[in-house]
Amino acid sequence: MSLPNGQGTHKSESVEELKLAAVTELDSADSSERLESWRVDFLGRKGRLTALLRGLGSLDIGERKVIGAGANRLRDELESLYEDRVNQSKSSQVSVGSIDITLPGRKPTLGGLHPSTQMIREITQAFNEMGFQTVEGPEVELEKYNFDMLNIPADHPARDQWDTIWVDSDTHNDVLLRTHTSPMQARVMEQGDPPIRVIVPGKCYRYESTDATHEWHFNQVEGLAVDEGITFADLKGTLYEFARRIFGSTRKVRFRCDFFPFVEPGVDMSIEWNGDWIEILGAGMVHPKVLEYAGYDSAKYTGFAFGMGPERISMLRNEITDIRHFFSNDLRFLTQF
Ligand code: FA5
Repeated sequence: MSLPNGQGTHKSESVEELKLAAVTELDSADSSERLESWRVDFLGRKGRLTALLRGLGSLDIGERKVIGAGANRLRDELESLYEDRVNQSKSSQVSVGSIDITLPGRKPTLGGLHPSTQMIREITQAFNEMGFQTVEGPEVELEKYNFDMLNIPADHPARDQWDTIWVDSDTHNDVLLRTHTSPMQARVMEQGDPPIRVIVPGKCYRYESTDATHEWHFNQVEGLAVDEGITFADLKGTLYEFARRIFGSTRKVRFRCDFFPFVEPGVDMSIEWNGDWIEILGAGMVHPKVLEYAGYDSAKYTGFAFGMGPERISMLRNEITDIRHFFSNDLRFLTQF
């Protein structure tokens, strides 16, 4: 049974055709926008069902009764289907499906400072409080600063102390990954006049095999103080105070003679560790030649310098038994700090 032509946009639509179209389209209405446009299209004042009902006027009385009753039943049916879908979609927004928007958000994982960085910051802060200023320098360094200016000329046996990573390993030309932070002694002195008090944290590289206390790349913190009248007592006093701040006043500290071509006299300092000693730094009075190379009058100025390993110090502080943990990128280790 159809209506005559000219009834709205969907001409000659029968009750059955309208029902089929309405149910099919309602099934595929997968968003609240599509549900609303379905409602307007089928149940709205200018919708297809209204158009069908309006068309009844042109039918004869018998047909009008039958089709009118069918169309009214269809309206009730579609309204109830529509309400069901609206309720269903409201409840699915709350808890049905893969996202439950009422749950509290997930906390993002926050990173933290690497244990080496934490130790470096603690060390530099201790020296900052004693009047040292933090400066940094290049990790890719010139042979001149890493060796020559530090009284380690070419072919001097002292160069063998540090197995060097040259940028061009065939020619061993004058560019290398610095083996220690001491080149910054020369760079700082070149740039200014005494008094100087600097602390220089940074990465160093050596071509050496690794073990529990040796890495091929590690950090150092260099210290340099140059002025008139600086003595070995200043060096000892400064390093004792540093050890007190980092390890507490009861931890035993040991100085021993050591050799570095850029200091005279030279020492190393160790900290007591499980009944043994572990070396944490080398130090000494800046060699007069190093002062002269930088353009200072060694008759007027004296100074002390030291270079320490923050990973070694962190090992002592945190009872870490193997230095290789620091750079193995194992979160089970890193998240402990
Ligand atoms: C030096 O590198 C000298 N430049 C230190 C210095 C500075 C002496 C100023 C005098 C005046 P040495 O090679 O001993 O010295 O290293 C100093 C510290 O760096 C060591 O005590 C240790 O704490 C750390 N260190 C050295 N080699 C390694 C390594 N392979 N792995 C981890 N830490 C290291």
